[in-house]
Amino acid sequence: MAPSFDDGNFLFDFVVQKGNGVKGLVDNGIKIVPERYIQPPNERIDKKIINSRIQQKYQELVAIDLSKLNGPENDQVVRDISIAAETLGFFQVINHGINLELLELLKNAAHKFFSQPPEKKALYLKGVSPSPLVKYGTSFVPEMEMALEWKDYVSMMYTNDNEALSQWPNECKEVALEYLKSSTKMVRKLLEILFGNLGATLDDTKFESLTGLKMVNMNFYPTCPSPELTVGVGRHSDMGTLTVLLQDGIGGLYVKLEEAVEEGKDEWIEIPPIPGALVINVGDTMQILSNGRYKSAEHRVRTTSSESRVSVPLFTTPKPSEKIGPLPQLVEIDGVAHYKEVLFGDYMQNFFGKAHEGKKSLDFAKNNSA
Ligand SMILES: O=C(O)CCC(=O)C(=O)O
Repeated sequence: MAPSFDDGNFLFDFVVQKGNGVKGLVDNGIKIVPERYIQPPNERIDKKIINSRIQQKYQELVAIDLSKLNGPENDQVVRDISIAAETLGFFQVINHGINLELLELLKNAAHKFFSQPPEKKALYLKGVSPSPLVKYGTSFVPEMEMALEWKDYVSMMYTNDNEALSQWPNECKEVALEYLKSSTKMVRKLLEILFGNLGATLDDTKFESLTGLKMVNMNFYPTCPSPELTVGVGRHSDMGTLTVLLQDGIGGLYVKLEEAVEEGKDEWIEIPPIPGALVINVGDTMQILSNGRYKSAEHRVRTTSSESRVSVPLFTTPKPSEKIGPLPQLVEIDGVAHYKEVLFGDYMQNFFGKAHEGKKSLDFAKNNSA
């Protein structure tokens, strides 16, 4: 008899605990989205509400050619990066120095990992994974979520090259490590620019303190029979410093417009796939450090019925033992610290202890007396 995915407990056990993931559901031929995945109406993503005028305005801002940093247009590129970080919190980069063939291999490796039989992936489930660096799972924190996200993932934490090559999954370890290493150089350049724009300098110690923990994730969004009812990833901001994201050509990554939020509106734009480009987004740590000048972007992902989507984020974050807080020189200029100093380990624990809920993660560091 075919399993009944209408039974919430059976579904949870099959998808989450046994590690079949959403892909396991889809491979079982489901035609109807199970109740547990149906988002409340206010969390669903209506493609039609995207305002094309606003989309056009931001399109110009979002693709930045990093090779121009080495020529006469350097100042303009520095300005574009700074403005993007201060407004949308998202931008795309082209001519970023990361091998384009590597980016193709990464997407293939993600498909290869997720196309394995469930029992192979389940080896890396939380609690049984042979490596503390590798975790395979589905949704964000399934135990805490009213509606699950339509996404499976594998997460690979970086400690050193040897551990990555001996512990990360064979299907993706080499390309994921290469991606991490070549992207880190670009992240350093971007952070130098963003620090310069704040009137501060980024030395080796500061760089290490802001990016000492790195994780490469591979996300897999299977096709969904009713995309209008589900989300791939719910509204959230990233907790770290900068995220580098490789997306394939399917599309579906949406960012909330901060300027609209300030006017009390809820407007989103899509970050369109651009062949060869990487997406960069500002995380909570940069919003805190800049005393609110840089915007950690609220974003979410739509599902589709036509093709499975993969994305590969590299999260750069402080180590759990680091303290994060606004730069003192900015507090002096502003006359107020909008955030208090917190231990990043505590910030992380709070972040992973709750379901995604927009930019609520930042409340943990808000200075309520400011
Ligand atoms: O898949 C994407 O485009 C974004 C993924 C994301 O937001 C995340 O993994 O936190």
